[in-house]
Amino acid sequence: MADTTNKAGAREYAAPARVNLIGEHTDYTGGLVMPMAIGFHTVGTIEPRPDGIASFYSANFNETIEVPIVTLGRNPRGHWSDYPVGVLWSLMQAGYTFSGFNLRLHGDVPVGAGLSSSASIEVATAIALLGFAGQTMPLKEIAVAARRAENEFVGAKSGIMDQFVVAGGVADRAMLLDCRSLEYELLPLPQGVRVVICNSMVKHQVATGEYGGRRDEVEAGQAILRKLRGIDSLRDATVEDLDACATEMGQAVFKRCRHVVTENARVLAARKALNDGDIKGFGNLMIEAHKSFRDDFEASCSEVDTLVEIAIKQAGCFGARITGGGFGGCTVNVVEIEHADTFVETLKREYKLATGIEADCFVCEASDGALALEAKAVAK
Ligand code: GAF
Repeated sequence: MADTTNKAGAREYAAPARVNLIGEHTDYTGGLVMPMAIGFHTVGTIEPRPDGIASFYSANFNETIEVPIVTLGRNPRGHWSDYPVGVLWSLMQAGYTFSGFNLRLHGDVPVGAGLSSSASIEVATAIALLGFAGQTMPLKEIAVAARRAENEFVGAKSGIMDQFVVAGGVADRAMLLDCRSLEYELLPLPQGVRVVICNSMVKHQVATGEYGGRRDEVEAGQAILRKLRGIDSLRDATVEDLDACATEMGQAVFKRCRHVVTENARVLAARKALNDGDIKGFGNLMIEAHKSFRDDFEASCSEVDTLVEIAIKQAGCFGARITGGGFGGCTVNVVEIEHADTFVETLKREYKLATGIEADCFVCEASDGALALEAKAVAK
């Protein structure tokens, strides 16, 4: 086994960001999602210290937070440190014990863009702490522990998609994840296309109210479905089942639920399209998914809609949609390789003309998740 310590004797661990290709706001009702890991990273460098203190340094904030490990409770500060401290708390809840350490975190994941900077920090922290303690944990348990940190320590009511793909993604593959069973498939991405991410620069944050508000509506709809139809999960419902509950649900809840039900079906159709090499069909599903997110889920915003409208008019663009929790953030676009550069130039120019905002665009490939990165670092 190779030595992956750096010159100062500290070990480095990395976790990527993610983009979701299709399957939005389906994860927390046990539905289907299709994300991939992308090549922005949080890197954690960890070394021991003798005094039982857990020290977390963020290079992005240039700040250190210290907590005594033995007395660590669920005491969030409403601060960046809640993410890594929450992971320490969550792993301790799962029975792991730790001695003192210094964990230094730095990274290049755009914050507030909907590319899951939080799951990247959580998973980098989890992998670093486990490595430091000489422990391993299966993918599912890492994802569950990282999500528990976000839900119960940070207080953001997210699903499990982000933590799962950030930990378990594989280069050149999209991941179809069943968020109920946590079974997954790795799917081939078509040759000859690029995934282009465009940041609208409208800030998105899962920890703030709008995401939670949508989740509450979806869960309220699910409760009505259970009461009136005996169906526990939107995952198992059809649009006809929803129609039968429409009066009791009211218009807003009905539309949120219709988005979830049709989105699960689109993820299955997208899997078939990828397996058949049907990129046109895949792109059309992305466009449908955006419409559903905009009109039924009502969680897009005018800037993101503008990005999508500009994108789908361009040569070589198969599909475009909002990605992530909504209310801003990024679009994800599937574009023919030979058109990718022109696509980015035109999109940036036309978006600036329409909104006055400079968009940031990244041409991406599917990358390794934290576990694959760690396996490769150890094998080197
Ligand atoms: C955010 C959440 F963290 C995810 O769990 C998921 O719900 C997503 O929004 C919407 O699909 O990224």
